Amino acid sequence: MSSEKLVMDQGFGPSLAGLGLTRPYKRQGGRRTGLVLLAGGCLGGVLVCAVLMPLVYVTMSHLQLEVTELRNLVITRSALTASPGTEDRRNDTAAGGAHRERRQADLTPSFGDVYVRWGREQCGENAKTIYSGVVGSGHFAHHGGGSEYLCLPTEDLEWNNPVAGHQHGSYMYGAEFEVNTDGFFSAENMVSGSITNPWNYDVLCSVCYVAGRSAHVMIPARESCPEGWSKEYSGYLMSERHNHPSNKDFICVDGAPNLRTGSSANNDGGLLYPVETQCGSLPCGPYDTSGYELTCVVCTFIK
Ligand SMILES: [Ca+2]
Ligand SMILES: [Ca+2]
Repeated sequence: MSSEKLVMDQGFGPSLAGLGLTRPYKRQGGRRTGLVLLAGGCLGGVLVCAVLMPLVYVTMSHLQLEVTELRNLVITRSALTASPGTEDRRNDTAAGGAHRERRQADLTPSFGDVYVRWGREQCGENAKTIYSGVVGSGHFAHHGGGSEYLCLPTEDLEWNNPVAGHQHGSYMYGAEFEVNTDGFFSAENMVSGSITNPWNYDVLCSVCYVAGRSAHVMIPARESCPEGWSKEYSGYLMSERHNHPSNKDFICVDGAPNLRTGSSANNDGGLLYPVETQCGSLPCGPYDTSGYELTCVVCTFIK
């Protein structure tokens, strides 16, 4: 086949021949491939757009909602800062209250810490009371049993196949204050103004959750917290008497305790005594020789 014939077969013969081009010119296969690739590219683009556009639309809608909420929050705070009138505050509450509540819920930390507030039936303002109760422990005259004080709930108790009577050997008693002199614990939260000493009253307690705190510590011989820590409460260090057979932990009892109403009877089950320093075994410089009653503070970590 001549070169001119090849050109004629590919549809460009006349013009190329007219230009004096006689070299074989094979472009048909490449052109088809190009068209296929172009069509495939367009189809692929359409499919990608079909998948991505809804996602982009949803994302943009979400961002727009967030921006709207933030704008409402800024407007609300600006309005409150400017001390608006009663009517303005009412309108603001109606328009932005739901948004503020939702934003506040979003900002509430999802972590926190738990501690026992010995001596008080409710936690402080910054903490949530998980439950309230009374302090329990083993008997002061028993050698065995548990060695710690527990905060026992007084509501919604749940049992599992209980049997009345004592068939076993470990017991739980209520704990009461054993404070020989007035002047240590504040009476401001006691049940009656006539009480100045909690001696023989049952000891209350609460278990407290503090959001956004990653740790807690009880520091003896302190009433304030280190920098970066928040004070939960302070009071006196208490434990079992030195010559009783039962050993117990040291716990920090609130310096202004609640007392359980009508619990002044001297039942002497679990007991709590103030703890005094002993110079010599402790360094006598910071710890006085006169047997000071040890204070204590409970702190949570905020930074
Ligand atoms: Ca007693
Ligand atoms: Ca003393």
